[in-house]
Amino acid sequence: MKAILSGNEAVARGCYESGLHIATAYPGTPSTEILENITQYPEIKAQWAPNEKVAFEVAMGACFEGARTLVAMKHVGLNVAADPFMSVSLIGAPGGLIVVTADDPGMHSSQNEQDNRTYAKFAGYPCFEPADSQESKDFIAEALRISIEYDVPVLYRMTTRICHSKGIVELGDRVDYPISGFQPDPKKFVVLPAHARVRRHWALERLHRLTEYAEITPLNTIETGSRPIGVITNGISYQYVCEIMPDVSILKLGVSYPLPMQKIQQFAQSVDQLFVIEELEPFIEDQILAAGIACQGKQFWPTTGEFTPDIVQIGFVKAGVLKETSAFVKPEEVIARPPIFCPGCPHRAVYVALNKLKATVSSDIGCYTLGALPPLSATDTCVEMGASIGVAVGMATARGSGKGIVATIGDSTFMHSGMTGLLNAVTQNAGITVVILDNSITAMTGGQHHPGTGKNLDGRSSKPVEFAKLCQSLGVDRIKVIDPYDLIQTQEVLKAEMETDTLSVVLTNRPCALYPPENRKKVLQVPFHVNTDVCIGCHACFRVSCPAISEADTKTKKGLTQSCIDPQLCTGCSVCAQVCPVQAIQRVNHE
Ligand SMILES: Cc1ncc(C[n+]2csc(CCOP(=O)(O)OP(=O)(O)O)c2C)c(N)n1
Repeated sequence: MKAILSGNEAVARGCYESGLHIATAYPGTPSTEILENITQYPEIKAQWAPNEKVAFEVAMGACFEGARTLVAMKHVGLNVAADPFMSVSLIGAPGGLIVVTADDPGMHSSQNEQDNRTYAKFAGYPCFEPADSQESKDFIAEALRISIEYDVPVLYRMTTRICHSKGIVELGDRVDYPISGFQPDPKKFVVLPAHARVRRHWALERLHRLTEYAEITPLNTIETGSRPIGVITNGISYQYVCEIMPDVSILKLGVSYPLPMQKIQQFAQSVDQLFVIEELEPFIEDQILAAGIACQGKQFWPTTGEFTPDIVQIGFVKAGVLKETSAFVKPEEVIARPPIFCPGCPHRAVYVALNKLKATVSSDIGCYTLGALPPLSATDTCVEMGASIGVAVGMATARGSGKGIVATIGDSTFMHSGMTGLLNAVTQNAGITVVILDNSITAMTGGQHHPGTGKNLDGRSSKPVEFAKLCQSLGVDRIKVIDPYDLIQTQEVLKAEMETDTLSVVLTNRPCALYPPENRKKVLQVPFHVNTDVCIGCHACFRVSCPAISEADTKTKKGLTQSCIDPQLCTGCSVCAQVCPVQAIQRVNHE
């Protein structure tokens, strides 16, 4: 049977067919749909974790028990999980462990760009890199086989284009395996220095054996072309090379670490010119050059950004092996559509208020990061998940006062890595204001549950974290709850808290307008409209940055363009009505 699957759907299917027992993850684009799709296979126990480190640790424990396990995350998630990721290299993966890293070349939806193949080299793991949906499914079985046979976790590197592109996939049946059970062995599982020193030698010897595997695996294949040009490539770049240069010889690396250097040497000898075409870092190229084999790559193809067929083509033109061609016409410029808070988003008023109060805002990562964009422009720093509170404490320490310093953090991000930052704020007696933007969901990645929502991935109820009680138990004495649809209350509370040099937590209490989807009905109240008899065309309502509000065709007597509200988009949250100086924004049934 065949199906059209995205790379992420194919990974999920591969897990099913390969008898996977347990899968864990923390959401993050472009990896999120892997775990979401695994839930359609009840044979696999799937769990969200509060962050990638915990997801990784749960996966490790399952694999120590002999379960076939997968943990998935976006590329920056591996930074969070890097501690166990590095150490478990010395222990191994008795049940089989696949670590999916979904890298995001070009930063479609990420705060940075990093090539996580370097993590494979760092930890001494083999790195598998599928180049399409079929391989995304098929490589799972092989990765598990290698993980178990060599007692090593496998880094399974996807990229945005592989995760989200769809292709035809030949499906297979599930093969079931028993969970073998934990085999106690303290010298293996307890990484005391004395044990770890011994295991380090074992890991190096394992890497040597993995190199022998890389030489013979059919995942590293040579496709002989008619021209004496050779290209070594991996992942999505392989597809572009096939498209642009169908007549060259290709060494396609499905296992990009450790490298099959003998195979590469032979391939190099069989061609007149050797190119390495890989997105992001010169990971393969540098190792080939270090082995004394001549090749070219990064002088023709960029080290940053996502490749496209025309980027690959331009590189070949620069390298002088392809004549300039107009085959890839530059696409017409697409009008920019900067992201914006949704209509009814409970984060909006907080940023309207913070802008007005001229707070120094140390923000975090989530939908609310949009508060940085004009016209709200109310964010001064944003670095990585969980950073907001620590950065605010650092600023307050440097200034000698926390007055006017506000850390904003979402509920999922607070669960992920904000709690320890708040604990530190208590310990340091930092007089900052922490706003926990609790919309009761992980909205930015498409509405996943977290420990504060009271639901598990499989729909089972769990005990929801109570944020106020949690903050109190961490030692915060001043805790305020605000309705973020009430702009005046929001502004007054924030102003008062910013003026004191005492640590306080302000909790918002409105759910996301989009997720879970049931909310869309709940939030939808009577929409607002602009009364054109009253509107003076001042455009104060534009400053709340709502996509439901735009310029109308109508004008005031003075010739100023009035505003209008799209009733299909308006949720009736009322924030715009509260900033209108002449009460021209009224509920539709007002008259
Ligand atoms: C380390 C890391 N993991 C995952 C992500 C992807 N991601 C970005 S924001 C976010 C959570 C957003 O949830 P929340 O803080 O509740 O804010 P909301 O979007 O709901 O407003 C996630 C999972 C990331 N950027 N970095």
